[in-house]
Amino acid sequence: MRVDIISIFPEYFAPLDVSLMGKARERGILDIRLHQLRDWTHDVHKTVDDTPYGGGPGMVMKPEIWGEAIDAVVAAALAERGVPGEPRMIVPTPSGRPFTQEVALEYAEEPWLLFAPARYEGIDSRVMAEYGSRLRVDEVGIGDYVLAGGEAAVLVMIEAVARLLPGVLGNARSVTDDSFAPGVMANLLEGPVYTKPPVWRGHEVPEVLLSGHHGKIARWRRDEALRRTLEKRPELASRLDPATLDAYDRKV
Ligand code: 6GU
Repeated sequence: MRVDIISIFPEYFAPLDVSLMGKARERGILDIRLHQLRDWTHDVHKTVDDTPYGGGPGMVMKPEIWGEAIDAVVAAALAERGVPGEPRMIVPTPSGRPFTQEVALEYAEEPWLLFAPARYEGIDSRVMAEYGSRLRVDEVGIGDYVLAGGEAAVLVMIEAVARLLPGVLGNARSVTDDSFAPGVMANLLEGPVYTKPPVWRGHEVPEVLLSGHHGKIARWRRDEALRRTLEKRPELASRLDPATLDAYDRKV
């Protein structure tokens, strides 16, 4: 997967060299390219923002700079061999469509993502209008809180998407067994997990997990998942249907 990120803080993305994503990049599964937005400014101060029309607090990112940057990044990628079609453009904003596991799975199918994280109050809306008529543009938020900029949201989204790419996780079952994984795990949180030793500081591993009885273990995990979901996310539990829980028993 090819990923382009245009930001005034490209150094923010250093964590993409670490751990699973670092490995995915080394193996060529993830091809991440960072671009400094200020490279497309024309004034000595490299200004990327201006005051908002209509007044109000904060600053808005100027459309011309983003336009030149996106055009150049897309053209350069297309000029390189091997970059297919056009990118899916993702603009992080708390006022966007909620980023969920379903959206992560959708993005994992894309050969090329282009992230445009903003600072300040956001990007002049005409940028999304302009590219919305040329590319598929998503304004996406990662939760109901406000970050200082979209960069952290891009890290979150890339990590959620990258671990779904074939060859990134050691065990493909990890993906299907996740909380929120489609099918059995949709709307269900994963229950607790344990490893050796069987007793630690007086806390025992639930006996059923040591029983070797796969049917009972599956049933226990389903009960724990349901218990946890009811406790922590009652609104998810209300979306569960009985078939989901029955399927969980067959999953083991
Ligand atoms: Cl995508 N950006 C910002 N700045 N804040 C957020 C967000 C995104 N998602 C939740 N809060």
